[in-house]
Amino acid sequence: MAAKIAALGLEQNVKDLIDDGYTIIQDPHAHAIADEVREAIIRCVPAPPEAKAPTRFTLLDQDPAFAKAITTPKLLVLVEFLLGRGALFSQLSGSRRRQGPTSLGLHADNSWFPEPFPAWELMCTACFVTDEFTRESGATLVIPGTHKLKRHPPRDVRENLEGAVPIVAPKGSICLWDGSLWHGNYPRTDPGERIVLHMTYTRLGIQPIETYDHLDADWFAGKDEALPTLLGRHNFLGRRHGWKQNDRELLKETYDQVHGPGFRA
Ligand SMILES: O=C(O)CCC(=O)C(=O)O
Ligand SMILES: [Fe+2]
Repeated sequence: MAAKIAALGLEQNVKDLIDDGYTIIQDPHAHAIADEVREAIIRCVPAPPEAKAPTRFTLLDQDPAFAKAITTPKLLVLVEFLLGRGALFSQLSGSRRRQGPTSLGLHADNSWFPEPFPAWELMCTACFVTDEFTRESGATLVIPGTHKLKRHPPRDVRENLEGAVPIVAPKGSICLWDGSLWHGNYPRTDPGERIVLHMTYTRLGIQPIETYDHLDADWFAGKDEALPTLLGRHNFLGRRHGWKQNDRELLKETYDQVHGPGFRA
C-alpha cells in the first residue's frame, strides 16, 4: 500500500483522510474527462422543471464516461487505503443541483449501519466535481474530523452545523470522504446547475447498493482492468456455488483479498 501511495504522490491525501475524514484528489485522468462526465450526466439525468436536485441512480452502464470516472487511478488507490483490497463498487448516481434555498442535510454515508461504526471504514463516497465547488455554487459541506466520532450526527449538530466548512475545489477534482464523516451541502446561490457524479465503494464482504451483474464480457472489453474486481466478478460472496475447483480458487482469492495472501490454504 505504501508503495502505491508513494508512486502516485498521495501522501497528503492519506494524511487528510486520517486527520479530517476527507480529501480532494487532483488526477490528470479525471481532469481530462471532466467535460465528458458532465455531458453524460446531463444526458442521463432527466431534469423536469419542478425538480430541485434531479438525481438518477444505477448509472454505470448508461455512458462509457462513467466507467472511466470510477477507475480514476488516484481514486482507486485511496479507496484501497480506506477499504482494503478487493473493494467493491457500490452505487453510481448523477445529480444536477439548481439555484434555490434547499440543501442536503448533515449525514454520514454509513446509512445502512447502526452506530457505533467499526474502527475500520465500511464504505466511502467520491464526488466527481464537474463544475467548480464554492460555497455559492452549492459545494459539499463537511465537518472535518467527525469521522473519528464513529456515529451518525446528532440532531443539535444537524441543526447548528457547528464546525462546517465548504469543500472548495476546481472542476475535475474528486472529493473523497469515508462513510463516517458528517457532510451535507450548501444551498446554491449561483445561477445554473451544479453537476456531480457520486461514486460509492464498499468493503469486500458488504453488500453493494446497486448490482451490475447483467454486464457481459462485451461491456468489459477494452475497459479498465480494475472493473471486474470492482463489480464483484472476483468475489466468492453472493453467487451460486457448485463447490467445483473454480469455486475453491475463488474462495481462496477472496480470503486473500480480505486478509492478505496465505491467510487460509
Ligand atoms: O451533493 C453533495 O454535495 C453531497 C452528496 C452526498 O451526500 C453524497 O454523495 O454522499
Ligand atoms: Fe452523503
